[in-house]
Amino acid sequence: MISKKMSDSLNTHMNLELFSAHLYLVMSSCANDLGLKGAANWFFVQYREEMVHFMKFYTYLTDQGVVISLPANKAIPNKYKSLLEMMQKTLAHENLITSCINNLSEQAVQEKDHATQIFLQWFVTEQIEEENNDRDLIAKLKIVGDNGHGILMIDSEMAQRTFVPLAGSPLAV
Ligand code: OFO
Repeated sequence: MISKKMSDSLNTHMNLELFSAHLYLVMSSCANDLGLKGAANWFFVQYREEMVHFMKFYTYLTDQGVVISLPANKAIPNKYKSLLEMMQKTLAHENLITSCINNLSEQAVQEKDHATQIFLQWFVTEQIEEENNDRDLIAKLKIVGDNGHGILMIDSEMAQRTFVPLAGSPLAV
């Protein structure tokens, strides 16, 4: 059993996860346009991970007997000057997601909704990893600055990222 207030909050966040997926898919395209195929790969993997996050919320809500709603998505930004700007926007977005997850967790605690607390724990941990990855890349990009060789080395590193489907994941796109 889940309260209407809790399911509305989770539905709102589910849509934010879908927005995250689309944000990173567009960033993948923008990185490709900058000639950075490795970064394009990194953002495409991020897009796939966000679709898994979206589906986790979808599955949880439908398993709880909730009919989801998908309001029209906001426009997705598609103008970036550099990979550093993209990564800084990525970290800012993930900071927002973290605070939303924390708010959802707080609501679940207040409602004594133990099932939702357990469901959200995976996301609490995931956000630490996501923010950490973004900070690492931002630090490296700041070190190399405008040095093209340095940026291409980071791009090569970003090309190595692979999508790892979660065990029992509802989605393996
Ligand atoms: Fe990037 O963690 Fe979901 O949104």
